[in-house]
Amino acid sequence: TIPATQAAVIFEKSNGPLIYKTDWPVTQAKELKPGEALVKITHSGVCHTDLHALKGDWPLDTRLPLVGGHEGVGTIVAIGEGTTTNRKIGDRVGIKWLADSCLDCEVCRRGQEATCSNAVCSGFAVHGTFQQYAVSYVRHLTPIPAGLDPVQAGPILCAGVTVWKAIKQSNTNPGDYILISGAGGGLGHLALQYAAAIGLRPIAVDTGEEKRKLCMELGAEKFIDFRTSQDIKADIRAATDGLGPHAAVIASSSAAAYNDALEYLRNHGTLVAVGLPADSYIKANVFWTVFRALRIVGSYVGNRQDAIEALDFAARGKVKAIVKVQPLKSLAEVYEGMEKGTVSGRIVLETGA
Ligand code: 8ID
Ligand code: ZN
Repeated sequence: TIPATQAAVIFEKSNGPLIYKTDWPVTQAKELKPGEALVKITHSGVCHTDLHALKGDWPLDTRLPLVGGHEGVGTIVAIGEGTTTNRKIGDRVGIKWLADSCLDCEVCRRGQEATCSNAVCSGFAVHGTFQQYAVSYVRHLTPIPAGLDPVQAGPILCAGVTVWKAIKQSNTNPGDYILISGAGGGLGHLALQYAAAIGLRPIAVDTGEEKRKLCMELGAEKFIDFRTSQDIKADIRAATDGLGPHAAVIASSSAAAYNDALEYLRNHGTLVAVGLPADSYIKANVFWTVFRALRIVGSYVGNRQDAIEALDFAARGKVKAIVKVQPLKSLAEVYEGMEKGTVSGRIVLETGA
């Protein structure tokens, strides 16, 4: 049976405060529209995007009040009447950032679903996964491989998908160096593993002893501490045969991480922009961008297939999220840690559902 109310974390205005409620309404089965499903969420990862949404960092407005969250894992408990789908009640599914897209426009047909002009984002335009029962769109739910722990699946649904896609767009070949900036964070620590799994040579940039240890354990060839390095460009070159990495995936939430990338990249190198700091610009010198044949690529989450591929690496044990599990009501503390940069890997909230 579906309860009338549930636990949820909401915010009513930009910058909060976050409010933990136990009487937040649950959408009932008969209220679902065709195409919608009700998912009982047991776990949800916390992405730095959720914090950007709370702070209003981006030139887009969120729905208010809002339940954030977009790394949700659970089971389908109801499907809207009149929905055509192969999904069934009881299926284990994930809710990712891209809750819906039309699947009928040019970009959707090309598999570029995130840039659909009718894209709907979970925990931003619609209520997300920091609650026990979330309504989402059945055609964009991601099947979770049998046997994959929900705690493991959570971080893959945004962080994993995003970095897997970013690496696929990095124009690299096995044996190439790929620099991961923000390597000790949620996205970065998975990026190191996807890169290593396909034979790339990951170089990690982040800060602190805990993140250094984590990155080296996860397959980084070198760790460069952006806080203590005297000359980060020189250190990066020294770690990559003097020539710089073939690609750099900037998976950090800070604008500073973009600063030197176009200078330390190897000729023909690719800057893959992933991190989304507020009000930031990538400054590219036109002459050197042309003369050194550099590429700048924006990479925005992934499509349904990217999600399935990313989860498959986790199901096969090639990629393992380093996770701390905490209760739903601790979300505010998680954000504090993220802001201070003290979170290594990912935090996954347990909803208690
Ligand atoms: O589709 C997308 N493009 C997408 C998807 C998901 C997330 C983009 N994002 C964005 C988020 O909105 C956020 O801006 O990616 C960024 C990173 O998300 P995250 O991995 O969830 O954040 P985190 O766990 O806080 O990790 C960030 C790491 O960056 C390091 C921190 O120490 C932390 O480990 N970092 C910082 I802050 N400044 C740095 C610097 N100058 C840095 N690392 C290297 N150089
Ligand atoms: Zn995310």
